Amino acid sequence: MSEEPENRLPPGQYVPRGRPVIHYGRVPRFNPDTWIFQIFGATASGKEHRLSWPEFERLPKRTVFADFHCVTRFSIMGNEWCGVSPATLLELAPPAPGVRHVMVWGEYGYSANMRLSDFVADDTLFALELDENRITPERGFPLRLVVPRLYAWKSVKWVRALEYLTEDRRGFWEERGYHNLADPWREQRYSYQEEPGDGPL
Ligand SMILES: Nc1nc2c(c(=O)[nH]1)N[C@H]1C(S)=C(S)[C@@H](COP(=O)(O)O)O[C@H]1N2
Ligand SMILES: [Mo]
Repeated sequence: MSEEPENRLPPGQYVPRGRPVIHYGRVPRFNPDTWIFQIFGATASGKEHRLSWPEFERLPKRTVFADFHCVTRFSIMGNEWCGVSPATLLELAPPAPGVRHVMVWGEYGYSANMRLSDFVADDTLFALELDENRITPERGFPLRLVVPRLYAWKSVKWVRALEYLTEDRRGFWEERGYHNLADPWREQRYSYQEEPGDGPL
């Protein structure tokens, strides 16, 4: 990225010392024998798709270099993520024509919704590695979504499922007062800032 870090910082954000780890609840244990990735909801076939851990690991990978911005105002700059592009999963299990939103599910029922357009953005990734190492357990091992263009609560750690939605629905934090869209460049932090059309009622 050629831009200076100052220009990469959205309004109201700062770069802390170190790289904070933050999440709700405890770090889940990974069992490769029982782990499955589910694609469900409004699939084109009407069927649910399941990938085992070996199947998921074999999918083609790409690398994304990106910053991420927590709504609590810290930003973590310059992460090199490697993993599976959302486009690969959309090809594997295409959504029905009416799908405009997705819900991404983590362990313990954590979830985040986003527009399909943000989900398929070219910097969105299902990451397996951070800075050339396996993601650590507290950062989402074995699999984490990263959506650098939205506030980081949408970057679901310990991802287990992708749900196609024909109607938008709020995820975990979106139900608890956070903005449905969450664009850090527009400071879309809280749900009271939402305008008509930004989210479900
Ligand atoms: N499953 C899950 N994913 C999550 C969270 C969570 O509580 N559970 N917290 C989110 C929030 S609010 C932030 S800021 C980032 C933090 O990522 P980090 O711990 O790698 O810095 O993870 C996001 N992903
Ligand atoms: Mo956050």
